[in-house]
Amino acid sequence: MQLDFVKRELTIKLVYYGPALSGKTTNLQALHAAADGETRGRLMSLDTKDDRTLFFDLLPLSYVDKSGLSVRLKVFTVPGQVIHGSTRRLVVQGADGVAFIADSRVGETDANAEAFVDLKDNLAAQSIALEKMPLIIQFNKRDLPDARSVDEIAEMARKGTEPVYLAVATRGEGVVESFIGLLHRTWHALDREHELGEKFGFDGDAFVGDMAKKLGNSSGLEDILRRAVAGRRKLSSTKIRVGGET
Ligand SMILES: Nc1nc2c(ncn2[C@@H]2O[C@H](COP(=O)(O)OP(=O)(O)OP(=O)(O)O)[C@@H](O)[C@H]2O)c(=O)[nH]1
Ligand SMILES: [Mg+2]
Repeated sequence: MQLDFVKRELTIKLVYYGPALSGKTTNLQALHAAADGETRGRLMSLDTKDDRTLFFDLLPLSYVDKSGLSVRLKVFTVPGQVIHGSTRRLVVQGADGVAFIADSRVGETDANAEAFVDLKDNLAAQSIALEKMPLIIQFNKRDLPDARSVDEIAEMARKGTEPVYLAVATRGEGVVESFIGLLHRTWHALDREHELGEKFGFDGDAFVGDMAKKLGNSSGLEDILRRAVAGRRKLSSTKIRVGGET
């Protein structure tokens, strides 16, 4: 997080992490498509000819509160291919919140688990415990025939503490819900640490709810948060196992 008191500007960094081809870039494209023109900046992608992320994607989103505080969200994706490990480590530096995009296909279980360990290691390299990072998990590619069952995902979600969302990013389904879940969790973690709401007379939940509207979802913040697989739950110290039953 960066805070410029003079300009009354807050910058929050969110990172989409996960195995290769799980749909991280597709999530950003869907967010970009959903956002209104005032909110979204240009989506920057650095990829190869075959659309694999080479360095990262970046979607800037901006919001100005009635109190005059402006919030800039920088939403990044990491490149999922194993060879890009050092780039992932660089991109995740300074992240305020992480969305882990898992591939729902049963055959991708190991790839999900490896990417989750890789995230944990890259955070540990910055002396951050995974449990301290605001995190949501999205199971994407729900449309594919060998997708893990919802019951199994719900069972995993109940064992963990992170909100878990289902998505078909190519159709934009679940994309805004996942993002709002991440933003809500990240905001509250930053607010607890820095008392931002109090310092700036800023209503964090109103901000997150407004962002949902700017992304085309007017169902209300509570309703969106309830869309997580096992509902909205309290923080505890249990860890989620993205790799399945371990
Ligand atoms: N069927 C289906 N395909 C999807 C879905 N989401 C993404 N894809 C496809 O999966 C492929 C990979 O998507 P990307 O968004 O590029 O994946 P990525 O996670 O950014 O991959 P890397 O940049 O290599 O890490 C593309 O062909 C997408 O169109 C989905 O929900 N369902
Ligand atoms: Mg990508």
